[in-house]
Amino acid sequence: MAIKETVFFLLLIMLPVSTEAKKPIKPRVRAANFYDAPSDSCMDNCVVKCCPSGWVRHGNSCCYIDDTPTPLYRDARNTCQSKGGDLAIIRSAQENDFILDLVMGQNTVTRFGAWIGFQRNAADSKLYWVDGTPVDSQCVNWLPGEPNDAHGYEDCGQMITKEYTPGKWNDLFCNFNVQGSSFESSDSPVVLCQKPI
Ligand SMILES: [Ca+2]
Repeated sequence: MAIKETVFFLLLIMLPVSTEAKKPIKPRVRAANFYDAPSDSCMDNCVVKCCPSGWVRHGNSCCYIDDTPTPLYRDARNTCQSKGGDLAIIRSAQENDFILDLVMGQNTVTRFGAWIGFQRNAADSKLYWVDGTPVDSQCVNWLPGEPNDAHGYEDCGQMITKEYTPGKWNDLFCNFNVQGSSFESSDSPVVLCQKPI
């Protein structure tokens, strides 16, 4: 009898745990990052909106910089896409200034600045942002004489920092690992990511 009572008692204790375990798990949309980085910039018309920890908000975008010199544009894109974003698209002078400050504020500012999110389309040789819009259909901030597609293989987006005028754009070769290149890997651009808030 004592054993039966003990078993019954144990079942009673386990019952709430068992019931809890069977509850459907509700998806927590954005909840994981929601309060990661509380700050004044999180308040927008009384609606709390935050960028994930490590990202910085500008308007309706979150920006992130990986200041590791990255020789391949493709790798830079992969870095951003693995974080749920893509290389940055720049739509205004204010956004350009904000991003330039962000790049210049990193520990590592390389000779070739930062990769930004446009690339030449092989089919028509024109430059497109990563969302598919033609670069020249928007505000542009080219360094004078750019984009020049020098030697026919400058196909990737760069924001200039150290050389020439900081903040200007250039079409740059996409791979610093080409054999015979006069540039070091450490010269290559850092990674500038963006995603919607
Ligand atoms: Ca160029």
